[in-house]
Amino acid sequence: MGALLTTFGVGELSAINGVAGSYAESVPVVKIVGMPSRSVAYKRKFVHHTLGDGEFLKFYNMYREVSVAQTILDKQNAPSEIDRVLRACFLHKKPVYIGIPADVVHSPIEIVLCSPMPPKSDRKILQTFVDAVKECLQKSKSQAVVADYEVNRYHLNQELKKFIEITHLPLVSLSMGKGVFDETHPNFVGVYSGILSDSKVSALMKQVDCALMIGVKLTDSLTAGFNYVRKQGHQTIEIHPLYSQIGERIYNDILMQDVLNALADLKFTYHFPKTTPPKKNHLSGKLTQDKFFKVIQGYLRPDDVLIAEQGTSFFGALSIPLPSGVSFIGQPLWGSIGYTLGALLGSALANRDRRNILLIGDGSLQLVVQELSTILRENITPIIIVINNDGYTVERCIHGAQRQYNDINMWHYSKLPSVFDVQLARECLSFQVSSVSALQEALDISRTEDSKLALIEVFMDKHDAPALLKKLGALFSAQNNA
Ligand SMILES: Cc1ncc(C[n+]2csc(CCOP(=O)(O)OP(=O)(O)O)c2C)c(N)n1
Ligand SMILES: [Mg+2]
Repeated sequence: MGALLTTFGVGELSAINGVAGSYAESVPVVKIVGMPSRSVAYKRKFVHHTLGDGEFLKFYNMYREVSVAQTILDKQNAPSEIDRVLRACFLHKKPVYIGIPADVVHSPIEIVLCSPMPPKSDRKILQTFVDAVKECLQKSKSQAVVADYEVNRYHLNQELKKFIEITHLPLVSLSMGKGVFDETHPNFVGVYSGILSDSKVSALMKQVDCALMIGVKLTDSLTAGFNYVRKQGHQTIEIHPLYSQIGERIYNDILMQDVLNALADLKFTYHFPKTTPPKKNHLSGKLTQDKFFKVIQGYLRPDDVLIAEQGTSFFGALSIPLPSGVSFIGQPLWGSIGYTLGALLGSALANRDRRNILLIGDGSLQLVVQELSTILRENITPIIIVINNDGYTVERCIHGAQRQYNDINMWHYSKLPSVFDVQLARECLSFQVSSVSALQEALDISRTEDSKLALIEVFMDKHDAPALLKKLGALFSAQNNA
């Protein structure tokens, strides 16, 4: 779980977009706020950081919409309330809200150590569900697993791997959970993107008549704007962390890990089509989006963390096959630009031994650039690649290619590490590149000198975009006009 501490009113409303993103994408965050003292609230005083209306619960109420449990502590309720909301956060992998009035904050309380209460499956419902799944699978001719982000959130990657290795089912992932399954594994077919999926994934999904959807939420960004490739009359079985579903029937109170274990006596034979490894083209010349992601691919190492911002970065990064153990972070459902610089900070603080590589657009960086200062202060040494393409290219792909609202004020991005460093004296690497060879050289140095933060400013044409995004832009545009 992550924790976030804000100032009352002003701070928490600045943070609510981020917390809503955590709610949408199922990220467990404990949001803590210091509140005015109870006597001030009781007397409805017009104090700063309120709306001047004597109301003290307005922000708490706003947060009810983006959290799964809320509490305001006092000396009496604190021991049980803290446990209640933390449990909800842990169980649902979504934010919770804790308010602490100023006069409560120093109250001593007795700590009651409670035993953890891990959720349990209802054995009867589990058996009924497993029987129904087996019947569907055995009646079908072609089966596949579609796996996504909920598996990551509940850390069930090992259980999924075991399930695939026993059943031999082919697996595709969705982009929200890219990296959910080892992309070098022979059963991994690719990333499903609706009608924009590559030929291998499309061929598989066209023949599958029973799909096991494990931890999946089908959103527009993941499915080419709800334009699916699937066989007519196919059946889907949904397995979620805390419930499952077949058609209209919901099976509550059964846990994903128990379902995967209970199904693991099934065996299928799937004939993977023979594939020839793609030819290694020698890349050179001016950087294009296409060449850019191919270069990046060559510099990823096992166990890196690849973070890709909403924009050309995210849609291009989907085409990169990940080495083993690489985690992929993006925010395709909530899609609040600027998310990834803070995500990089959190990810790197959580584990300093993994190298974090961030791909972020110029437009997104401008919204949150001050976090670079925190990254420097914390002495985190990621590789930050800023795509400087004169503004909002992803938006140009959807609407207003030439319109001024997609242009932004230009900055000297490569100078930012020095702007944010007066006394830290961090040694940073900084590059500006516009050719394949210059990017390769910058990445060579950045990988070797891994105790330094590297900022690589990459220049690309403002109308150039990854092939997937160009097509998706047209489909989104149609969705907007539908
Ligand atoms: C907070 C927020 N405001 C506005 C948007 C709409 N939006 C989506 S992508 C984007 C532009 C991203 O531009 P940039 O980061 O430069 O990416 P690229 O040019 O590589 O596509 C905008 C404005 C959003 N997603 N989130
Ligand atoms: Mg841009």
